Amino acid sequence: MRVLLLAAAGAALFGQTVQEARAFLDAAEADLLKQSNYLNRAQWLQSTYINPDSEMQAALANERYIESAKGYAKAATKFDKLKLPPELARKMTLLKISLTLATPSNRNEATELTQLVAKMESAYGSGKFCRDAAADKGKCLDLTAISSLMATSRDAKELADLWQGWHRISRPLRKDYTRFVELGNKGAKELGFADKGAMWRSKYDMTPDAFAKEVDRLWEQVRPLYVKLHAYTRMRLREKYGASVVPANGPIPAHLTGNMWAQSWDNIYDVLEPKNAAKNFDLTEKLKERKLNEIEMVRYGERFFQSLGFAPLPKTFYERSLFVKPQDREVVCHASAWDVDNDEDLRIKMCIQITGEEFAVIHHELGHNIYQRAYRQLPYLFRDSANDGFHEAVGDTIALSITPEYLVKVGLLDKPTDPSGDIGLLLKQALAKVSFLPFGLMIDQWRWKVYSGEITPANYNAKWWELRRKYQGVDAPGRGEGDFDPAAKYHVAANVPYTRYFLAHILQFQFHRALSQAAGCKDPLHRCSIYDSKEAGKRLNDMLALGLSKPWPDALQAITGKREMDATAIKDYFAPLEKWLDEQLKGQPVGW
Ligand code: X8Z
Ligand code: ZN
Repeated sequence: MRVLLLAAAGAALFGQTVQEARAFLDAAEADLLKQSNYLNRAQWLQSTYINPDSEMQAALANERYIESAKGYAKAATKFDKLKLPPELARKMTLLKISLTLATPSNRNEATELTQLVAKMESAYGSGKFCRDAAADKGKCLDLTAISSLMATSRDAKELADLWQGWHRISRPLRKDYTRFVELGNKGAKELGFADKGAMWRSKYDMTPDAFAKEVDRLWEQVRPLYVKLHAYTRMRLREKYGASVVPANGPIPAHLTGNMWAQSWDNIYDVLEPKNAAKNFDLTEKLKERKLNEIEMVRYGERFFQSLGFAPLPKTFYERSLFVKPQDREVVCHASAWDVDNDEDLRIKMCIQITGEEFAVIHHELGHNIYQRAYRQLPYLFRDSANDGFHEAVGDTIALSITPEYLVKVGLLDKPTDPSGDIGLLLKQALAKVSFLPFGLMIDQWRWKVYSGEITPANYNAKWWELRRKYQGVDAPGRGEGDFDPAAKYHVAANVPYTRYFLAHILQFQFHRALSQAAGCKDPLHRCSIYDSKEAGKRLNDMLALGLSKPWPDALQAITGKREMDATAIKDYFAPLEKWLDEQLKGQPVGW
């Protein structure tokens, strides 16, 4: 009693009580929810109708939202000395770290910053490469068209041309980006963070420094596997394109990987497939053979989630989503998932291509929607994933269950593949997932250093390529400071943190292993599909329904029984492939 009285007296000293804290949070949540609903609509319009008007509306809504959120973050510090019940204390913390962009308090600077972000995203979304008119019938190529050529062309000269052509769109963004960094840092510092990178790293229930170390630790766990995959890929690319194009022991030329950013290499599986092994099926071919359209592809994804026990998507999902690139206007084609009213208005926005790669992306996006729906009844501040890596991992986890057996079950494949083709399957999967790891890491290694001032505008591009070489072992010769290659990647131009995808690529294998166990799968992990398993679905939902209400280790425990992010699951999954790679690499150079 005495202690309580003293605590109450202490609180009164600062003029704040638990009741006041609760009232403050209730009001903040109600206001932010309302503003978020408005911001989402403005941003949806900006992304699906790129023009100066929608850009301005989105920038303005963003400015208002950020100003309010920043106001609440600052006001929350008034309660710092007060001992609060855990739920309220967590909400106070979340208020302080929720933003990925903080505007400076100076009104003109705030406007300038939000307009810069909107402008860079639009510029990226409407970027074009106008190459030799004869080849393209006078039409300029957008990123969707360029990406599809990068995935399928095996002509080194054409690939280099496409690569360079796309990387021209970001040159004019260098000046904007420089200013955007300056103003974004100013806003972050006003909130008490060392810089904007530290603000981003503060979202993981540990200190920013501890998080940076955690990421390094995970990378060290998987790096040996990546280096082997890299060496094998380089060896086979050298056979294909010749010694004058691919070095024996240096970095891989980025334009030969089948992907604009060399972030996943599964598009060149045909070049790298194991010699003398059973031929693997090609999902793109199967989808085309069956003449599936975009919506039918989405339906497969939806049915997968339903098979786990999740409810069908709302009718409005099909009415309001964007599945097909419109011909009459510019849109941001980069795939995304939306929860427009923070409740049931779920949508995806994606210029779907009929390919196996996009089939997986559809599952990725639907994973976001299913997560959003699972936490929609929590208080506003808890309506998010346990950490941002979790959000990115859910749909990918489901996509890991797209096994040959699953495809046979749903009629997309005629007969199961022979187990002798497993190395091919694993290689293809590694080219999608393992190759991604250093890319998932390096983007924010670059941005964290940009925000801390360690990388300056004078060496933006040189340092970008230093990190590309260091982590990925890929290169593009002849780049200079006249180029600004970072902003030729969506998430840099659009201010989306990227370490989330690195985490997701570790987490999804942890989730897959745990859910496969829940589903009773005794096969090697790459053969397990959780399709139709209500047990797996329940386990998954237990985690999703927690939203952001608890620190992420609690959520991880709910699904895996363990509290640590850990790369042993991805290593287990690829263990047979790693052994095979070791054999292929006997006497070959490894590393760069
Ligand atoms: O941006 C995405 C998703 C939307 S959240 C399509 N991804 C990253 C990328 O494309 O760079 C998924 C994997 C990595
Ligand atoms: Zn995503």
